[in-house]
Amino acid sequence: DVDPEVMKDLEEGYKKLASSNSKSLLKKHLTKEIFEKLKTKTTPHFKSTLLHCINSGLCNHDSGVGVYAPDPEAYTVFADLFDPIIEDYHKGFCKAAKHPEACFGEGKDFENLDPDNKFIQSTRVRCGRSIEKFPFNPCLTEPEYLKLQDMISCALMSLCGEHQGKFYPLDGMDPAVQKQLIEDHFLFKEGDRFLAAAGASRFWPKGRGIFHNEAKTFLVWCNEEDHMRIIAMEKGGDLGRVYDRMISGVEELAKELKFSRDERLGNLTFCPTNLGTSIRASVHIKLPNLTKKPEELQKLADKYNLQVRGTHGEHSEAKGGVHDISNKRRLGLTEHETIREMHDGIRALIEAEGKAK
Ligand code: ADP
Ligand code: DAR
Ligand code: MG
Repeated sequence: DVDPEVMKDLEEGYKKLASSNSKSLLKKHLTKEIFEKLKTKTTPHFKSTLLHCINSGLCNHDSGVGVYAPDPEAYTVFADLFDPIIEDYHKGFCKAAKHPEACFGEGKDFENLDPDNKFIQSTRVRCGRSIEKFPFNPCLTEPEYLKLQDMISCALMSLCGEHQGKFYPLDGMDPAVQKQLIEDHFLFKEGDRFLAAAGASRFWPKGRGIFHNEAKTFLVWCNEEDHMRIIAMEKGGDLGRVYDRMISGVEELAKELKFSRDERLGNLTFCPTNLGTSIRASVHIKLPNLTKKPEELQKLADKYNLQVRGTHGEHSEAKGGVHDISNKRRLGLTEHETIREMHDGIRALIEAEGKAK
């Protein structure tokens, strides 16, 4: 039984979305029939509602996707909405499909994308991990945010070698340090309105923070969009070395923490776009010729299942012609295949750049 206030927000929000010209996957897949069927449902453990799942897309008609799972059970209870969105975003992962077992392969399978450093400024590979038994942002209480921060920062203290580093809570961080870390692409931005409307900014900055090694080539975000984002990054185009550093970091942390993994959906994350491998491998790349032909760049990105983001990531513009280009698909293929898809796509873009005078 859903609270009358929630029902009112759902009905009004749905009516506005239905008459908008939104291009979000929420608008595309939330038919009246599915809306009527799901609006009274709640998840058994955390009592999450359809409003928890779709509020971001109801408030931001310019969303690309517009839905998030408030807790792991939401992927089952609201499957009538999540499944078609998942199939659409990950290009064909249908209801009967099952994410493959983990298969990372090795960094040496991928050669440097730009050995002469002509196009690629830096390479980054990240994945998301959720801690078992905890819900996602909309359902987390302040004590749970702090408990997660405590568990994650303790696990991070066990890292050694190239992963060894220090945890820096966002709460109490020097604003100048925070600003520099964001500008240098190490720390997540604040005030993302899509995440705010998804209930991901509550109690901010409590429980949020960043871990990184001295060189800032291995980093972990705590309680931004996901419980954890595990990141390797460095200047240049050596995708294999960056990928290896992420793999070994994830494998070390898996010895200390129990990650939420679903039989069908693989690694569970707050946003359905990050399910499965949860891997996004990206380059900061300058393609001056293709930047002058945005439709050709987009056509190539579509052909190679790549996503083009701005210089400061999602919902930002490319500044000085630097694009953040990454794999789009993360679910229904192995980690190795995900990196392969990004590697081959970037190589094709660099080739096309040479031809596009
Ligand atoms: P994510 O999917 O990892 O959350 P976002 O788009 O939210 O990515 O932003 C992640 C941050 O990482 C942004 O500051 C973005 O500029 C930065 N970033 C992404 N790819 C690279 C890269 N190849 N080199 C340097 N910084 C990067
Ligand atoms: N603002 C959301 C982004 C969806 C995918 N990106 C994530 N999860 N950070 C949108 O629907 O536009
Ligand atoms: Mg992000």
